[in-house]
Amino acid sequence: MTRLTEKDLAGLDNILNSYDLHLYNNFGLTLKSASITAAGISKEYFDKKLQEISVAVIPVTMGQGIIGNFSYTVKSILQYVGANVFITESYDVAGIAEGINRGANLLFMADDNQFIALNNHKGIISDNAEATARGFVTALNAAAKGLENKEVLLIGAGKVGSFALEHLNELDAKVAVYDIDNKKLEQFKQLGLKIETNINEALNKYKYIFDASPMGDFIDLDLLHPEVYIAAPGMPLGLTKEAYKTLNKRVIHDPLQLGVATMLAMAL
Ligand code: 2YC
Repeated sequence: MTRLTEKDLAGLDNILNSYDLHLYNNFGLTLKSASITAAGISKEYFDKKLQEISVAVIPVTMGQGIIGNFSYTVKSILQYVGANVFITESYDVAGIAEGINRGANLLFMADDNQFIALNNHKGIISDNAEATARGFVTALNAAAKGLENKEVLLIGAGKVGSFALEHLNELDAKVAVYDIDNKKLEQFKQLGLKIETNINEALNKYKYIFDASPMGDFIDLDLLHPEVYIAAPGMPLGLTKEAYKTLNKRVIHDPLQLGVATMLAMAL
Protein backbone atom coordinates (compact mmCIF):
# COMPACT_ATOMS: atom_id res chain seq x y z
CA MET A 1 0.00 0.00 0.00
CA THR A 2 1.20 3.51 -0.76
CA ARG A 3 2.17 5.63 2.26
CA LEU A 4 -0.34 8.44 2.56
CA THR A 5 0.77 12.04 2.96
CA GLU A 6 -0.63 14.81 5.16
CA LYS A 7 -1.73 16.50 1.93
CA ASP A 8 -3.73 13.42 0.82
CA LEU A 9 -5.75 13.75 4.03
CA ALA A 10 -6.05 17.52 4.43
CA GLY A 11 -9.67 18.62 4.80
CA LEU A 12 -11.04 15.09 4.33
CA ASP A 13 -13.08 15.40 7.54
CA ASN A 14 -15.01 18.32 6.00
CA ILE A 15 -15.98 16.46 2.84
CA LEU A 16 -17.36 13.28 4.42
CA ASN A 17 -20.95 14.36 3.75
CA SER A 18 -20.38 15.14 0.07
CA TYR A 19 -18.30 11.96 -0.30
CA ASP A 20 -21.16 9.93 1.21
CA LEU A 21 -23.69 11.60 -1.08
CA HIS A 22 -21.50 10.79 -4.12
CA LEU A 23 -21.25 7.16 -3.01
CA TYR A 24 -25.01 6.91 -2.46
CA ASN A 25 -26.13 8.74 -5.60
CA ASN A 26 -23.76 6.91 -7.95
CA PHE A 27 -23.18 3.52 -6.34
CA GLY A 28 -26.36 3.14 -4.28
CA LEU A 29 -24.59 2.70 -0.92
CA THR A 30 -23.73 4.90 2.03
CA LEU A 31 -20.33 4.62 3.70
CA LYS A 32 -22.07 2.92 6.65
CA SER A 33 -24.13 0.48 4.55
CA ALA A 34 -21.12 -0.37 2.37
CA SER A 35 -19.02 -1.22 5.43
CA ILE A 36 -21.80 -3.33 6.95
CA THR A 37 -22.33 -5.25 3.69
CA ALA A 38 -18.56 -5.64 3.14
CA ALA A 39 -18.16 -7.09 6.65
CA GLY A 40 -21.15 -9.42 6.20
CA ILE A 41 -22.92 -8.26 9.37
CA SER A 42 -26.40 -6.83 9.98
CA LYS A 43 -27.20 -3.14 10.50
CA GLU A 44 -28.79 -4.07 13.83
CA TYR A 45 -25.58 -5.76 15.03
CA PHE A 46 -23.46 -2.81 13.83
CA ASP A 47 -25.68 -0.23 15.58
CA LYS A 48 -25.93 -2.32 18.77
CA LYS A 49 -22.17 -2.84 19.06
CA LEU A 50 -21.45 0.84 18.42
CA GLN A 51 -23.67 1.67 21.40
CA GLU A 52 -21.65 -0.67 23.61
CA ILE A 53 -18.07 0.03 22.62
CA SER A 54 -15.53 2.83 22.47
CA VAL A 55 -12.68 3.14 20.01
CA ALA A 56 -9.13 4.45 20.51
CA VAL A 57 -6.96 5.71 17.66
CA ILE A 58 -3.31 5.43 18.64
CA PRO A 59 -0.66 7.49 16.84
CA VAL A 60 2.40 5.35 16.07
CA THR A 61 5.83 7.01 15.77
CA MET A 62 7.93 4.01 14.65
CA GLY A 63 9.59 3.81 11.25
CA GLN A 64 8.77 6.82 9.11
CA GLY A 65 6.68 8.14 11.94
CA ILE A 66 3.44 9.98 12.34
CA ILE A 67 1.55 11.27 9.27
CA GLY A 68 -0.09 14.62 9.87
CA ASN A 69 -3.92 14.35 9.82
CA PHE A 70 -3.82 10.52 9.85
CA SER A 71 -5.15 9.83 13.37
CA TYR A 72 -7.55 12.77 13.16
CA THR A 73 -8.92 11.61 9.79
CA VAL A 74 -9.35 8.02 11.03
CA LYS A 75 -11.24 9.41 14.05
CA SER A 76 -13.45 11.60 11.83
CA ILE A 77 -14.42 8.66 9.60
CA LEU A 78 -15.22 6.43 12.58
CA GLN A 79 -17.31 9.16 14.21
CA TYR A 80 -19.09 9.76 10.92
CA VAL A 81 -20.41 6.18 10.88
CA GLY A 82 -21.45 6.43 14.54
CA ALA A 83 -18.56 5.21 16.71
CA ASN A 84 -17.47 6.74 20.03
CA VAL A 85 -13.81 7.56 19.34
CA PHE A 86 -10.86 9.22 21.02
CA ILE A 87 -7.25 9.73 19.96
CA THR A 88 -4.83 8.77 22.72
CA GLU A 89 -2.55 11.53 24.07
CA SER A 90 0.31 9.04 24.22
CA TYR A 91 1.94 7.30 21.26
CA ASP A 92 2.97 3.69 20.58
CA VAL A 93 2.92 1.29 23.56
CA ALA A 94 1.96 4.05 26.01
CA GLY A 95 -0.90 4.88 23.66
CA ILE A 96 -2.10 1.26 23.70
CA ALA A 97 -1.96 1.27 27.50
CA GLU A 98 -3.85 4.58 27.63
CA GLY A 99 -6.49 3.30 25.21
CA ILE A 100 -7.11 0.20 27.31
CA ASN A 101 -7.04 2.16 30.60
CA ARG A 102 -9.62 4.56 29.16
CA GLY A 103 -11.88 1.62 28.35
CA ALA A 104 -11.46 1.29 24.60
CA ASN A 105 -12.57 -2.04 23.14
CA LEU A 106 -11.17 -1.38 19.65
CA LEU A 107 -7.68 0.00 19.01
CA PHE A 108 -6.87 1.47 15.57
CA MET A 109 -3.14 1.77 14.90
CA ALA A 110 -0.84 1.84 11.88
CA ASP A 111 2.91 1.53 11.46
CA ASP A 112 4.64 1.68 8.06
CA ASN A 113 3.66 -1.88 7.18
CA GLN A 114 0.23 -2.59 8.58
CA PHE A 115 -2.88 -0.73 9.69
CA ILE A 116 -5.10 -2.74 12.03
CA ALA A 117 -8.16 -2.48 14.25
CA LEU A 118 -7.66 -4.70 17.30
CA ASN A 119 -10.72 -5.88 19.23
CA ASN A 120 -9.24 -6.64 22.65
CA HIS A 121 -12.48 -8.25 23.92
CA LYS A 122 -12.87 -10.73 21.06
CA GLY A 123 -9.14 -11.11 20.43
CA ILE A 124 -9.52 -10.43 16.70
CA ILE A 125 -8.06 -7.86 14.34
CA SER A 126 -9.20 -6.38 11.06
CA ASP A 127 -6.63 -5.31 8.51
CA ASN A 128 -6.86 -2.19 6.36
CA ALA A 129 -5.77 -3.91 3.12
CA GLU A 130 -8.45 -6.61 3.44
CA ALA A 131 -11.10 -4.14 4.60
CA THR A 132 -10.27 -1.72 1.79
CA ALA A 133 -10.54 -4.53 -0.77
CA ARG A 134 -13.90 -5.67 0.61
CA GLY A 135 -15.26 -2.13 0.84
CA PHE A 136 -14.39 -1.23 -2.74
CA VAL A 137 -15.52 -4.59 -4.16
CA THR A 138 -18.83 -4.08 -2.35
CA ALA A 139 -19.23 -0.67 -4.00
CA LEU A 140 -18.43 -2.07 -7.47
CA ASN A 141 -20.83 -4.96 -6.86
CA ALA A 142 -23.58 -2.47 -5.98
CA ALA A 143 -22.90 -0.38 -9.11
CA ALA A 144 -23.09 -3.53 -11.25
CA LYS A 145 -26.23 -4.69 -9.42
CA GLY A 146 -24.32 -7.92 -8.81
CA LEU A 147 -21.00 -8.96 -10.39
CA GLU A 148 -21.91 -12.66 -10.82
CA ASN A 149 -20.68 -13.81 -14.26
CA LYS A 150 -19.63 -10.28 -15.12
CA GLU A 151 -16.11 -9.58 -16.35
CA VAL A 152 -13.95 -7.48 -14.05
CA LEU A 153 -10.45 -6.21 -14.76
CA LEU A 154 -8.31 -6.23 -11.62
CA ILE A 155 -5.30 -3.93 -11.94
CA GLY A 156 -2.57 -4.60 -9.37
CA ALA A 157 -2.16 -7.86 -7.48
CA GLY A 158 -0.55 -6.49 -4.33
CA LYS A 159 -2.07 -6.73 -0.82
CA VAL A 160 -5.35 -4.97 -1.65
CA GLY A 161 -5.60 -6.49 -5.15
CA SER A 162 -5.10 -10.02 -3.79
CA PHE A 163 -7.82 -9.58 -1.15
CA ALA A 164 -10.07 -8.08 -3.83
CA LEU A 165 -9.48 -11.15 -6.05
CA GLU A 166 -10.66 -13.37 -3.17
CA HIS A 167 -13.82 -11.32 -2.68
CA LEU A 168 -14.55 -11.03 -6.42
CA ASN A 169 -14.25 -14.83 -6.68
CA GLU A 170 -16.69 -15.18 -3.77
CA LEU A 171 -19.11 -13.08 -5.84
CA ASP A 172 -18.52 -15.35 -8.89
CA ALA A 173 -17.23 -12.45 -10.99
CA LYS A 174 -15.13 -13.36 -14.03
CA VAL A 175 -11.84 -11.71 -13.11
CA ALA A 176 -8.92 -10.95 -15.40
CA VAL A 177 -5.74 -9.79 -13.66
CA TYR A 178 -3.17 -7.29 -14.86
CA ASP A 179 0.00 -6.55 -12.93
CA ILE A 180 3.15 -4.72 -13.96
CA ASP A 181 5.19 -7.67 -12.65
CA ASN A 182 5.24 -10.37 -15.38
CA LYS A 183 6.43 -13.01 -12.91
CA LYS A 184 3.31 -12.41 -10.78
CA LEU A 185 1.15 -12.59 -13.92
CA GLU A 186 2.75 -15.90 -14.89
CA GLN A 187 1.89 -17.30 -11.43
CA PHE A 188 -1.74 -16.26 -11.84
CA LYS A 189 -1.79 -17.88 -15.27
CA GLN A 190 -0.43 -21.11 -13.77
CA LEU A 191 -3.31 -20.96 -11.29
CA GLY A 192 -5.72 -20.94 -14.24
CA LEU A 193 -6.65 -17.28 -13.87
CA LYS A 194 -7.33 -15.12 -16.89
CA ILE A 195 -4.59 -12.50 -17.24
CA GLU A 196 -4.11 -9.40 -19.35
CA THR A 197 -0.58 -8.62 -20.49
CA ASN A 198 -1.16 -5.27 -22.20
CA ILE A 199 -3.05 -2.81 -20.04
CA ASN A 200 -3.75 -0.27 -22.79
CA GLU A 201 -5.36 -2.93 -24.98
CA ALA A 202 -7.21 -4.50 -22.06
CA LEU A 203 -8.88 -1.45 -20.53
CA ASN A 204 -11.64 -0.85 -23.08
CA LYS A 205 -12.75 -4.50 -22.94
CA TYR A 206 -14.08 -4.20 -19.38
CA LYS A 207 -17.16 -2.47 -18.01
CA TYR A 208 -15.95 -3.05 -14.44
CA ILE A 209 -12.45 -2.16 -13.30
CA PHE A 210 -10.87 -2.53 -9.87
CA ASP A 211 -7.76 -0.34 -9.80
CA ALA A 212 -5.59 -1.40 -6.85
CA SER A 213 -2.36 -0.25 -8.47
CA PRO A 214 -0.03 2.26 -6.77
CA MET A 215 0.65 3.88 -10.16
CA GLY A 216 -0.96 7.23 -10.82
CA ASP A 217 -2.22 9.04 -13.86
CA PHE A 218 -1.91 6.24 -16.42
CA ILE A 219 -5.52 5.53 -17.42
CA ASP A 220 -6.68 7.86 -20.21
CA LEU A 221 -10.35 8.41 -20.95
CA ASP A 222 -10.12 7.18 -24.55
CA LEU A 223 -8.72 3.82 -23.38
CA LEU A 224 -11.86 3.02 -21.39
CA HIS A 225 -15.16 1.25 -22.10
CA PRO A 226 -17.87 3.93 -22.59
CA GLU A 227 -20.00 2.56 -19.72
CA VAL A 228 -17.15 1.72 -17.37
CA TYR A 229 -17.47 1.69 -13.56
CA ILE A 230 -14.20 1.96 -11.62
CA ALA A 231 -13.51 1.11 -7.97
CA ALA A 232 -10.11 2.66 -7.31
CA PRO A 233 -8.55 2.16 -3.87
CA GLY A 234 -5.08 2.55 -5.37
CA MET A 235 -3.19 5.68 -4.31
CA PRO A 236 -2.45 7.78 -6.27
CA LEU A 237 -5.47 7.45 -8.58
CA GLY A 238 -4.72 5.56 -11.80
CA LEU A 239 -7.12 7.68 -13.86
CA THR A 240 -5.82 10.89 -15.40
CA LYS A 241 -7.36 14.06 -13.97
CA GLU A 242 -9.35 14.53 -17.18
CA ALA A 243 -10.66 10.96 -17.12
CA TYR A 244 -11.62 11.30 -13.44
CA LYS A 245 -13.42 14.59 -14.09
CA THR A 246 -15.39 13.15 -17.02
CA LEU A 247 -16.16 9.76 -15.43
CA ASN A 248 -16.65 11.16 -11.92
CA LYS A 249 -20.09 9.61 -11.33
CA ARG A 250 -18.82 6.15 -12.23
CA VAL A 251 -15.66 6.22 -10.11
CA ILE A 252 -15.30 5.54 -6.39
CA HIS A 253 -11.91 6.57 -5.02
CA ASP A 254 -10.83 7.61 -1.52
CA PRO A 255 -7.62 7.49 0.54
CA LEU A 256 -9.16 6.03 3.74
CA GLN A 257 -12.95 6.22 4.09
CA LEU A 258 -14.19 2.84 2.79
CA GLY A 259 -11.22 0.96 4.29
CA VAL A 260 -11.52 2.49 7.77
CA ALA A 261 -15.32 2.12 7.95
CA THR A 262 -15.04 -1.53 6.84
CA MET A 263 -12.22 -2.19 9.35
CA LEU A 264 -14.63 -1.04 12.08
CA ALA A 265 -17.47 -3.27 10.86
CA MET A 266 -15.12 -6.27 10.46
CA ALA A 267 -13.67 -5.85 13.97
CA LEU A 268 -16.95 -5.59 15.90
O1 2YC B 1 0.32 8.64 12.05
C1 2YC B 1 0.62 7.43 12.29
O2 2YC B 1 0.26 6.82 13.31
C2 2YC B 1 1.45 6.70 11.26
N1 2YC B 1 2.26 5.65 11.91
C3 2YC B 1 0.50 6.10 10.22
C4 2YC B 1 1.28 5.39 9.10
C5 2YC B 1 0.32 4.84 8.03
C6 2YC B 1 1.13 4.24 6.88
N2 2YC B 1 0.24 3.59 5.95
C7 2YC B 1 -0.37 4.26 4.95
O3 2YC B 1 -0.17 5.43 4.73
C8 2YC B 1 -1.36 3.48 4.14
C9 2YC B 1 -2.71 3.54 4.80
C10 2YC B 1 -3.84 3.70 3.83
C11 2YC B 1 -2.88 2.19 5.39
C12 2YC B 1 -1.90 1.39 4.72
N3 2YC B 1 -1.06 2.13 4.07
